[in-house]
Amino acid sequence: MSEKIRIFSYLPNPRVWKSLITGRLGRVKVKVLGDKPKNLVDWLWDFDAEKLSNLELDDIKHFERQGKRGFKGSLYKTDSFLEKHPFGTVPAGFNNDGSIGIFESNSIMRAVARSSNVTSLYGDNDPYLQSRIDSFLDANLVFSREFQVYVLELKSLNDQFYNRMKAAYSFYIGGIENALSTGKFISGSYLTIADISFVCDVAQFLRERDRRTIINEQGYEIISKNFEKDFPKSHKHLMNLYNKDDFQKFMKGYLDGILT
Ligand SMILES: N[C@@H](CCC(=O)N[C@@H](CS)C(=O)NCC(=O)O)C(=O)O
Repeated sequence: MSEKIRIFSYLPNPRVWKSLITGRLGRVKVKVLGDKPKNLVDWLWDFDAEKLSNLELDDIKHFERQGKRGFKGSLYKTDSFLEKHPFGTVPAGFNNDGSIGIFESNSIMRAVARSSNVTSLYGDNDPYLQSRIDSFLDANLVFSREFQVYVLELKSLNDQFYNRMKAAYSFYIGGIENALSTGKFISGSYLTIADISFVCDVAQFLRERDRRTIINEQGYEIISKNFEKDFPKSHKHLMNLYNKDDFQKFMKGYLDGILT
């Protein structure tokens, strides 16, 4: 199988798993480059991303930029990287020769699905079914953006901020619960990328349970405390998919001690 999509990111990253799981199910080769989050400051962010020594980093001072979201301090992003990735974020996806940049993990996953012959993953070439899947992906992005801020600011919670996250959580999972009342899968009767993004993002959100102490110390309760009871269909769907081989290949151990 020849490489179809390349992704540069910090690793492991549930946002990258979306594409990897889709690639595995759709038999599309996805190449991943990257390193632990703290090591990405020593990398040249590019289609041909590589780890550099301190000496080499000194030589490319002209590529130095300040981290804007999630990263603090200097990062080294090439001009070409920023041309392909105007928001400068990872995961950063590319087509196989690097001439096209694809950003936002849901869009990278969509690119993988579109490159696949397994059309059921993304609406069987039906524009309306595809758009319905997009609707779930948009709702998922709103939720995941809220929890990205929540996780980054977890040490300085306040009522307004906390309640906003709580509302975003209830809204998204509430919608998924309703969807699962009528279909076996989120967008209908078979698995699509709407299910894959749901599993990866909600699993990541549930990891707030690891941060219980820090949340409790500020006088708040973990938001997902009653997930299993309040959203039984979503819980069951998440666990069913999480336990499948195609998901376990990348997510193994991620929910240990978090969810049963
Ligand atoms: N919604 C985006 C999130 C991407 C994002 O915000 N990435 C952050 C790290 S979590 C980043 O690359 N920041 C680069 C910077 O700080 O300059 C996705 O799903 O891909």
